[in-house]
Amino acid sequence: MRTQVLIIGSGPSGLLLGQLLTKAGIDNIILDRVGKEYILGRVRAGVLEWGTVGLIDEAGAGRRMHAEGLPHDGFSLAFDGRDHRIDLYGLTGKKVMVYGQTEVTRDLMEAREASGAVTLYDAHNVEPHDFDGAAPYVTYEMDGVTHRIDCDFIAGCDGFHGASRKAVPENAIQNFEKIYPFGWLGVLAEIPPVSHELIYANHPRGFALCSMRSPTRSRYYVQCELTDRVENWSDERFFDELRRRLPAEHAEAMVTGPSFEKSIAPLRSFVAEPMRFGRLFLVGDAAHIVPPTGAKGLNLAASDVFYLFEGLREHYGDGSSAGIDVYSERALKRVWKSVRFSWSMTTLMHRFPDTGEFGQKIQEAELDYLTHSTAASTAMAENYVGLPY
Ligand code: FAS
Ligand code: PHB
Repeated sequence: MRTQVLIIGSGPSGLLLGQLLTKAGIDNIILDRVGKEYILGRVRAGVLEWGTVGLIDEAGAGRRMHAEGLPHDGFSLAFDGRDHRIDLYGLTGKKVMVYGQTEVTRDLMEAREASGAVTLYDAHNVEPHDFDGAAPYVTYEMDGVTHRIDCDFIAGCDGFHGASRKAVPENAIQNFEKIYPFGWLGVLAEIPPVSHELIYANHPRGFALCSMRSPTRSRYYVQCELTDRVENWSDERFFDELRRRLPAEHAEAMVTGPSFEKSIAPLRSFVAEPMRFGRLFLVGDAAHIVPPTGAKGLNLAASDVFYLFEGLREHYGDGSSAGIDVYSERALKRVWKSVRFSWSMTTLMHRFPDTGEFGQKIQEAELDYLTHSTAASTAMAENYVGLPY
């Protein structure tokens, strides 16, 4: 089998790149090691930058997002018993779209199926080969048979634990990493959100986030110990802890109910440099991970796709390799600024075991300054809505 671009991974990165390539007439095949339903069963991001919204529209998968998604003009920072709104639209002229990654993935899968482009699920032991030469190929196993797909380029869209980054020789790649000393315990429940906008809460007991998926479905998080287990958290304990970390008006108004998804995610910052190795490109979580505090993970995957798609379209359009030659440098410039923002917001909003009461007072002072300074609020807002591509 042969294709022009072989994409490893059917998450948001791979599907978005696949759709853009297909619409540009560039042949591509997506391989994923698991099935469609498993991918759709993962609960992840909830906030889209408007640049991501534009790419989903360009990929022909935006209809439901605009019908069901929630454009948001701002969010609140809660600390010291009070709420302070960050007026995203007033400060930047931009909004964000609240629409779950699961739905983005579903829409992209449906658009791909309608296009007739090939996705091979349950492809095991996927392995990129000869990407440092002019004739790369990928092997994979399916139903006990080893298959080979020859291609021009390989897009490693296979996430943090994927095969692409692992295929790169150790001496050719540099990894930068920071592990945070806590995790996020998240729940999904069919209950109306406590507020019409997101609330990021800094509290001496720990961070909390009130988000949503729709006017009837809430997505809530509390900071928890890295060693914590979902089994230790009944719904009652979760909502009691969440309400203790929120200003009284929200704690009293909160509607609680049975969760139907509960999980703990570890937090890390990670960047691999460079993001290109001959004819292999790392995209999205395969190249970088951010703590979800700044809602950047999925959105960084989208800007990587934008840069790579531009380069590949130029290569197949007029034979120029200029775009693919600058892919890594262009992508990493935006990646590091988003990694910085995500680190900064995580450092500002979470309880760190080693900073004690002094650290709490410093965080509250920074939040007090930030929410009363137009300059500081604007800096927060322009990072949150997404820096230019
Ligand atoms: P993904 O990991 O989504 O997709 C990679 C795909 O590659 C998967 O389908 C996988 O099955 C496949 N794959 C992996 N290895 C393979 C192999 N060897 N062979 C073939 N296929 C392989 N971001 C936010 O903005 N907000 C959040 O709240 C948030 N919460 C998160 C919670 C968790 C638990 C995790 C892990 C991430 C979270 N993220 C969040 C980040 C997340 O949204 C990612 O940024 C986003 O999924 C990136 O998309 P992809 O790069 O496509 O990688
Ligand atoms: C979510 O809704 O899952 C979400 C929203 C904003 C974040 C992180 C997660 O910063």
